[in-house]
Amino acid sequence: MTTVTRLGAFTLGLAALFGAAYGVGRVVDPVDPVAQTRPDVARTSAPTTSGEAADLVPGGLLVSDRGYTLQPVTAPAGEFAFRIDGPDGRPVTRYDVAHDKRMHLIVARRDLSGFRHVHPELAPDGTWRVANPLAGAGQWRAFADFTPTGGEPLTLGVDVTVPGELTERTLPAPATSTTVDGYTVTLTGTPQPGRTSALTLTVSRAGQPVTDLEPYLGAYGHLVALRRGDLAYLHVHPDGTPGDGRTPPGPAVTFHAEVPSTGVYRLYLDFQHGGRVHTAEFTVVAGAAPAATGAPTPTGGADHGTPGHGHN
Ligand SMILES: [Cu+2]
Repeated sequence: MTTVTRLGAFTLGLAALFGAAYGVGRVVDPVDPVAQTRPDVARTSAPTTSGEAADLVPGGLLVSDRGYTLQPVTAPAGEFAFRIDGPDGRPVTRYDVAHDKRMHLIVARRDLSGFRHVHPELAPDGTWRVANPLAGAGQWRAFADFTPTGGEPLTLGVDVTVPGELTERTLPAPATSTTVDGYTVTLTGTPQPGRTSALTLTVSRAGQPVTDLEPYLGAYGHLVALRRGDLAYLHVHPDGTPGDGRTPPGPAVTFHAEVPSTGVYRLYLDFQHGGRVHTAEFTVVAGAAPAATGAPTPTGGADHGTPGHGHN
């Protein structure tokens, strides 16, 4: 209810701005500015899939959308719990399976550190529970990525504060190669706002291409992008499906992603090999010229960089 009120106020604020702009050139404005802006404001993107255009408002920025509200609930130590309240005000208990799971919970600190992608268990009363993925103190954002049965895919986001001593973490500089758990992952392609860009991630270990990636949640990789500044959320699945006869199990996994704006994004690639899930992370600057392979920064700046800063 509070959220609805707050959104309403936000919409009116926008309407007032647009109304003022219209007022300059039009004495009588027959268009209701609230009706005009409302659909865009109320809209949240579905997880972007290959070839699909991103919606105007990215996912994860709203705690409540289309009648569904993400509601953290008190949980015992070591556990994280929440529910999704539905349009009737009651906790949602029926969800569609998407990518092998009925609920995908993604968490990251506001400084883009601490990324985790986990799968809570649903209790009959609509409460989702999972071993606490929030690794230490900080301002966290939690994203619930789900499809209520009979509804559209949604990603809702909420802030969660974990008290304690805060450590300032600098976002790593843009790079096209990173290592995780002994794997080297390289990135080719640069996301461009407003159009679909191919991003190819190539996995090797000890100098050898990895050609036996294992399916994880129905794909050889899952890519989440978070925008620095507001943590707008994108979840992209790769081209092809394991076992479709044309998609090799590595070393390269290609995604088609459309980012909503220029700016700095952190990419998180989940892939499975050796029976374990690994997460490779990259900082990228959307809208920048493609970086030369192997160069640690596209501009050569020693500073950890604010190219594209400030868009949202
Ligand atoms: Cu998931």
